[in-house]
Amino acid sequence: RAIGYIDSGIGGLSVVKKALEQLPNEQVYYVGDTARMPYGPRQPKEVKKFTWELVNFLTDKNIKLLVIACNTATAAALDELTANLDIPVVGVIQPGVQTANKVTKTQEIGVIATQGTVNSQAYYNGLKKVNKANHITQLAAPRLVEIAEQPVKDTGVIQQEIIKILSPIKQGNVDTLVLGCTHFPLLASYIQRAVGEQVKLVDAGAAAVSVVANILKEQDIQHESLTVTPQKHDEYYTTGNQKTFLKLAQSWLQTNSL
Ligand code: DGN
Repeated sequence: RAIGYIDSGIGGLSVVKKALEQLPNEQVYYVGDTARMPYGPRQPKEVKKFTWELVNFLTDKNIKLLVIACNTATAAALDELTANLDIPVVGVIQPGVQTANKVTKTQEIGVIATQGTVNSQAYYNGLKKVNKANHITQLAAPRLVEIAEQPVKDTGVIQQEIIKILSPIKQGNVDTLVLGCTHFPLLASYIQRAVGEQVKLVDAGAAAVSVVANILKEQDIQHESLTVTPQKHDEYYTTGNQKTFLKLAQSWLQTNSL
């Protein structure tokens, strides 16, 4: 049985990329709701409804574990999904909180995310809960989602734009910056240059993959080796334009075999 991943578009592929490295024997089913992205500006109720539609599509395919590879959807729907599904559900926010809290030395933590995630205060509350001394600077950066979804990127123009977008973070003197949107690791090198090399970036999605690995072990539902599944068939779905999705997915996952 496969692990299911959902996102509003291609952002969740940043989580899948980590999963392919860390859990190479695990089969991947992915669905990106590119036709209805971005989720960030939508009301939580609508995000929840869309998320359920993606989840039902994957649970019909008998997945063994669900990763909500989208912070906005995690903020809106994690509790309800966990309560209603009989498979383990992993969101990306809590793993991001735990990692950021471990990484920071000054307790000055920045979070960049969508408007929906910022409004939910999920990172703020989570980071305060693990350590009251944490001081959090949040910034909604919806434009970064659009940039990540662009099939062709003019790197010089993008770098300048990202420097501008992230200037409040740069001034905020943070030592750790949470990429609180799964689209953002796709732009990590630009983000790193914009905030300075001294700032540690935390990839919330990558942190979630370690949680997945632990659950697979604990529940003894991991694939032992490729000899058991000689040819695993990963499946990728989009609600939007297939060609654009394929192009972005192949370049991000560095494969031609999708
Ligand atoms: N990738 C999604 C997230 O992590 O929040 C959201 C992108 C979007 O739809 N705005």
